[in-house]
Amino acid sequence: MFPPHLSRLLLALVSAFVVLAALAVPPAQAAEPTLGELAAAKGRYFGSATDNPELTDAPYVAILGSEFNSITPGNSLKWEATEPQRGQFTFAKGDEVVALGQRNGQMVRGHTLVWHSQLPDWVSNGGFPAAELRSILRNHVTTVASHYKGKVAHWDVVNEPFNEDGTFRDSVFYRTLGESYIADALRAARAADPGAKLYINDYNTDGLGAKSDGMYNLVKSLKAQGVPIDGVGFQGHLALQYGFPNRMQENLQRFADLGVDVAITELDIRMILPADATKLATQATWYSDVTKACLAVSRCVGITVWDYTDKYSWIPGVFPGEGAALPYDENLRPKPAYAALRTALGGKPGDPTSCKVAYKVASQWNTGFTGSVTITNTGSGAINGWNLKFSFPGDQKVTHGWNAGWAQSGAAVTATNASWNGTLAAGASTTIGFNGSYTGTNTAPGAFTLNDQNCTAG
Ligand code: 9MR
Repeated sequence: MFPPHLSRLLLALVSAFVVLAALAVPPAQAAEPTLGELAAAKGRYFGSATDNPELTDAPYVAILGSEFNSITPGNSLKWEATEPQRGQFTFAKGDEVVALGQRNGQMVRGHTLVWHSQLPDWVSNGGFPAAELRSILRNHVTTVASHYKGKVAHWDVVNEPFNEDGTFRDSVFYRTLGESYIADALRAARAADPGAKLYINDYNTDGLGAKSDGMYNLVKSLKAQGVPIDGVGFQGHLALQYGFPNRMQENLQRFADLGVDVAITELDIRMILPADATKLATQATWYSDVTKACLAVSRCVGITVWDYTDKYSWIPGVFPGEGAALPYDENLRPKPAYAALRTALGGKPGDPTSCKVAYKVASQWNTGFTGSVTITNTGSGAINGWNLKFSFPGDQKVTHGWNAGWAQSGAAVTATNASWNGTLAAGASTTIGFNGSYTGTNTAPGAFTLNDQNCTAG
């Protein structure tokens, strides 16, 4: 025991320390839940695909690890990656992504064991007789699924087995083995890893239609035969120009009613470039509608986006002139789709770009004027690089500008940040300006976008 005066001193010191500590450390702000956390609160996962070359991009990896509670290797578990030569298995790249997921506490979706594409030539053009191809297929599925036993929660065992009309695709497997290759692959996967949920996965099956009818009939017949099948993956590669899938929720539900789980496995929503605020708003609505369709079906277990940022999307390489398909832009900034996903998952919109633009005519003479435009980042995250767009209501022309790169086409003006004012911390402003010409009335533009997202004016 301390003598009373020492106890009092000690108490005073401790209290002073507590007060100081409280002053030094601001009260912890409850961070907004991530997409993964919001999905988890609904008993679902929200995941992203990724690919090995992207894992050297530290800011990218940080968001991949924090925002998503599921991860899918986009390429490194495919046949050409895992068994490039017959009987020679390579797991280094797959292991890298799986280990990353484990470190992040993420569920891993394995993609994919049997697919006609990214299939090495030795399989597709090997000319194997049926019995040999069957044993090659079984050995592949068994070896890969065994290697990841207990680590991969869901496997896309068979990928894209259908043609658009709902008939079976003419792959080397179907041609040589008939549709029995599907049951074989599922049985081999079940035997290798009894704990993994086994999926068949395809695209353009998201809505009701001939192709999803084909899948429906297959799953029904597999179930009737007692073949192990736990889930159906709907890739969800959507495009604004082709319309939203036909009655998606109803489609998901009819599969669930067969007694399987369903999941959206490769979601992206592309558009014809350039992106603009209207297209991005429609895209946001679609992301929300897909999410709502999943949440409305109790056996819809989760959603995976096919990578999360336009920086690493497969779309522009395959569909030239299309893109902007993901919820984060090429600079890892959340787009309206991100806020829409959060809202659909029951959260607050979060932290998309939010901005205010004050446009002023600083001085004006008979046919000329000086314009001043103050851009304020009203969001809670930094903006790294920006372009401001607006249209003049009259015949105004920018003749000379400063503090930004200025370009004008017709009435449409784009101002791109200068090297020194591209970063706008939360709450920060920058003022840019120009001299312009006009005739008649010099009416101010009324609408502004920053990085294609609407700003408030004023
Ligand atoms: O994202 C994958 C891309 O990096 C590959 O080049 C491409 C090759 O086909 O495969 C992409 O992923 C596909 C997925 O495996 C199956 N569904 C369609 C996806 C987009 O092509």
